[in-house]
Amino acid sequence: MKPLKPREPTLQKISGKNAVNGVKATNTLGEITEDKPLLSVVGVNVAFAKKGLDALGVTDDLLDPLFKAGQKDDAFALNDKGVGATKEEFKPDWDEAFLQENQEIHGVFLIAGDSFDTVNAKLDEIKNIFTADGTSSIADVATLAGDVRPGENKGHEHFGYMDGISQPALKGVDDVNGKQPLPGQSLIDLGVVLHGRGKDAITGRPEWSKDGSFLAFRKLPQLVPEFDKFLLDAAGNIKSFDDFLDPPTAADILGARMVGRWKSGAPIRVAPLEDDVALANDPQRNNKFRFNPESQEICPFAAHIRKMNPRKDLDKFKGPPDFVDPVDEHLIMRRGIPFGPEVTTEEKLTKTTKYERGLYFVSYQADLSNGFSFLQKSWANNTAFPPLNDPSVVPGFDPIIGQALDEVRAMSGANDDATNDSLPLSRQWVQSKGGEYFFSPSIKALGGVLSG
Ligand code: N7H
Repeated sequence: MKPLKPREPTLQKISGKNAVNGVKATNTLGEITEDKPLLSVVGVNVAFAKKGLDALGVTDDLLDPLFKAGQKDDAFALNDKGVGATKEEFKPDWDEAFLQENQEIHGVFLIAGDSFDTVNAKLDEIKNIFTADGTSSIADVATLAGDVRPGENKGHEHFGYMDGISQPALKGVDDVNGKQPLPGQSLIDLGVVLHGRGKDAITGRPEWSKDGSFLAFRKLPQLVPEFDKFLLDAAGNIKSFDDFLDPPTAADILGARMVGRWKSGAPIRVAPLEDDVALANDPQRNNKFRFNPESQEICPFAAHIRKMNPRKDLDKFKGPPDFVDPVDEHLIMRRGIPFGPEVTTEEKLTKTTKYERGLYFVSYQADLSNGFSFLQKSWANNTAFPPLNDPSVVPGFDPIIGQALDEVRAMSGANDDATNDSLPLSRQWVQSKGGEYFFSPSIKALGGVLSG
């Protein structure tokens, strides 16, 4: 296996005779620099696919059908692109490594560190642990390298938007005197993320799964020059934007209305007319907002962050206080990282992607059918979500991640002057190229039942 290099993702398949096969997703936190960091920081996480647990002889039912069947089995229902009209015939258009035809994925090591040197050193250490007499007991299915974007784009994903602003806080762990640490942040039951805790404690999962969590991994390439071209072209056709704005500003507004935040991260619900960097950088204010369930004038119902966390839109479905909140039970902890190089001048000029880049999406949830898989199928891909009092309004697809099998998508609310107008979305700019569902166990379980 080659050592990882900055901004050069490697994907390789090494066939192994037996034992446990793995995908290694290797991340670096912080910018890559030629200088040696003052302090090396590195962290490792390990998670197992169902087939990996089986290979270890741990066959307890974790009571999640999606985990049991694996992500490839879910690809048809997720509306991933592929060939075949029925679930049985369907073959997703995924990278070979994830198709598992010759080799099953048994688990994943996630390594995060301050530099590629630190990460590579940890990777070698792990390989050594699994090597005896020159023979390794693990085989690499793929090694994936993610990286924080350089310079002023640090923390931004490849379309240019600041990421990692909204994360739920966990009751009993993050709360301050029973309240969320930051204004507007959701404070959720521990059992939404962890097995055997809070509301999950009653589900009857095996004792060793307590404090573990399902990890959903997705490789999501992004067509950045094509996305930028769409914003410019489509914004030019929206009359209220076009009348008094220069094309790049109009494109920025359309993009912000599709995401629900400006590129800085400022929420459009609070700053509807122009970006506000001070607001974006202020954790006391950048999540302090709720949507108006009757209107999409300020933020479209389909905007990515509204689809994924419809703050207040589902209040009419709330039960008594001790019932699980209709939004909170679907919140996830996101831990993704961008991959691939910056857009080149050639790509900008031709408005065409030449080099693969995107997001390695990672989310943690106690139940896949409440977390990632639910969000993708029932909210992002569901044109009727959120449910509205006025049936004549159709929110449409989440313009960022919504998927249609035929790739024909539209959203309403893009035009603040005519919110019922439907905006055709020329294509899907986020693609799905593979993934797997894993279980990330507690340290206690790793040292106990999973060590045999
Ligand atoms: Fe999303 N993007 O750049 O547009 N996401 N996301 N996501 N996402 C968020 O609030 C993005 C993806 C969620 O609590 C922000 O941290 C891109 C998947 C959730 O208000 C931005 C991709 C799923 C939230 C993006 C992608 C989600 C969220 C705002 C794929 C789940 C929090 C920054 C390439 C199925 C919502 C922030 C809240 C926020 C983008 C994928 C879910 C900018 C480009 C697959 C729950």
